[in-house]
Amino acid sequence: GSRPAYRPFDGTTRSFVYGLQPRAIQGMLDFDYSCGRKTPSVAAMIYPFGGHHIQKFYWGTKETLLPVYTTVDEAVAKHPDTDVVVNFASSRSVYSSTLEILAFSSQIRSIAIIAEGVPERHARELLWRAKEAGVLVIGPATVGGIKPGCFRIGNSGGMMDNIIASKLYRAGSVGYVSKSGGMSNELNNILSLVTNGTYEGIAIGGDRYPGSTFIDHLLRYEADPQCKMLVLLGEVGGVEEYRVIQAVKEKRITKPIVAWAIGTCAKMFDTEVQFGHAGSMADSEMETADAKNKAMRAAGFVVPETFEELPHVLKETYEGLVKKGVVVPQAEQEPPVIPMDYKWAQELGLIRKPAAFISTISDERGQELLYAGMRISDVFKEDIGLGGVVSLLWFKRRLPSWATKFIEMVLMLTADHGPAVSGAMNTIVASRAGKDLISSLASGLLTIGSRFGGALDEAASMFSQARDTGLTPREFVDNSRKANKLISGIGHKIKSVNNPDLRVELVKEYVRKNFPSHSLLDYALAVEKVTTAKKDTLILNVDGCIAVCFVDLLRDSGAFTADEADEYIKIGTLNGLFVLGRSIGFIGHHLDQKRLRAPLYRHPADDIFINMADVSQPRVLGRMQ
Ligand code: Q5B
Repeated sequence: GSRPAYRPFDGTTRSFVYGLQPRAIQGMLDFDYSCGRKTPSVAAMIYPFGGHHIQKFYWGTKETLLPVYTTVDEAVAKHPDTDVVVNFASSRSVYSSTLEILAFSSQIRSIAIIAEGVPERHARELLWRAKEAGVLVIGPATVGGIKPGCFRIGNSGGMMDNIIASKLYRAGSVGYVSKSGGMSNELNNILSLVTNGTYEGIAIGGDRYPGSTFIDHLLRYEADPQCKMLVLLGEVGGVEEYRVIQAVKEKRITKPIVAWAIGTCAKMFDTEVQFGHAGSMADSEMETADAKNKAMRAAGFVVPETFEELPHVLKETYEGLVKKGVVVPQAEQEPPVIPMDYKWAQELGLIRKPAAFISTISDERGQELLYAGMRISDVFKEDIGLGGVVSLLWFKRRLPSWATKFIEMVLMLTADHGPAVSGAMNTIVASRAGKDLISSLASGLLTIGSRFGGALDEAASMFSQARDTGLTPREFVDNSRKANKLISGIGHKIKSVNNPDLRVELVKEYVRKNFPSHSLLDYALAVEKVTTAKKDTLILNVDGCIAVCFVDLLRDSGAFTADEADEYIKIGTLNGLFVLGRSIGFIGHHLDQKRLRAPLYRHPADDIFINMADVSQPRVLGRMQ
């Protein structure tokens, strides 16, 4: 690339993110946008599983697409301008993926390894191979680092509000190196307050064998004319600080360097202390934070007396550079407006929006699923049965057990009525045409209508209206005939007075025994007397019987107001009973046909009378050629 070796990241740096890390990538893209970058710093993702695809991200207020490749080979070939990989592979797969990436060292010049817990044996081998190939490795066990105004490795710098507060959307003059990502955030903050901000910051990671160390980055900052001041935030353990001291002594580092080694409190403990990082434990006196601070001070570093004084000496050193004209402070640019994620803004209580849907019957958001406010565990503890569940989800209340038992009875006795009824036929024909369970079931359900199985709602409204307006059963039948209207709930194809429908008998028996009142049932039976006198198939059928009994339940159970009872009839609740019950049978018929390996059905032609006598000779429209 056109970038000098000391400056691996600038405003045109493009990277691959290895692993599926949409949040981190969105963070990188938001950072890019805040810096005013023209192109996103992430060119593509590499993820070996799930095949080629594309993922969508925000780019400011708009959206952009990023490809996902399954191999480094392909990503590199497709994006020759990309020379950084942010490797999010886990500690298990980071070794093999980094080796795969290193095979493309002619293009990939820097790799950040995020994983923690990489075996030291693997880390050392990767480190050696990267050195051989001249590739810069940051990590393992790090968030990476940040180049304000240019490039952000993964999650470095924290949330966007932090990035803005620490002015990381534009370059400052101070280059720092630390071990920890958390301390880097703290440094970004301090530098934004007491200097003109961070020029570049790298967290090398807390492991014993980091891919690059303090001296590697400080030498880069030394070579980079845009970096004016260095900060080293070391810590107890290891000897890397002494390599920096050596470089200062040899005048390979000449820029002012402010430093502090963390862990001076270790001396307060009786035994050696292992701090948060794998490498942060002193194996000898010289590895203690105190010894390091002393040696750095002696070598001419600016070392404060305590960590609390660090901002003070940073400010002093920076102001010295300004005075000398080494740093010329620039006019502050307006912090960019970064669109906030909708969810985040909502969590912060900054925005509101009217909900598109209202739902009042169930809630799965909490720890436990609720049916109309009743915990699912209580549904079982109280053994409310299927009828109880229907009463919760359909009527949002618990009904007395005689009512829930009635619901269950209805579901059980409408569950099936043989293969010959319209809905079962359609289910069977669809199933035999090769359709799946849902399609075959739907095919059967769509057959339920005013003549077959779907007469409950209309029966409920016709019978109750007739009774409520004071019509005698005979007047009701006569009025219907005059209006040329069939009475819903009356009549059956095969059942009759002499061949009674036993389902209807069972319902009547139950209702008479258990319901507090059954006045509409009695009225319907009086109507049946009139209709069957004309023709013995004009019985109160199963739809009609269930419907009038349900009206009795709604009106007289005490669980509903009169208005509620009317509303349930009006909004078409009762057909739901037949639909729900008969679904059991339709599913059974579908499974039956599949079990039987029943072939495609074709209706015999001799069973269809075809007559086209009334079709006139087809006319040809338009002019013949
Ligand atoms: N007539 C059910 O018809 C059926 C009359 C009527 C006054 C009536 C017919 C009807 C209303 C809708 C209804 C639910 C189509 C039925 C069900 C579930 C099922 C099914 C299963 C299961 C039967 C003969 C003569 C004619 C008609 C007159 C007929 N119905 N008058 N009110 N309601 N009912 N559906 O036998 O003078 O000769 O011209 O539409 O309640 O679906 O098992 O099969 O579980 O799956 O073909 O039980 O009643 O009689 O139409 O030839 O009529 O009676 O006007 O008079 P049919 P049609 P006329 S339960």
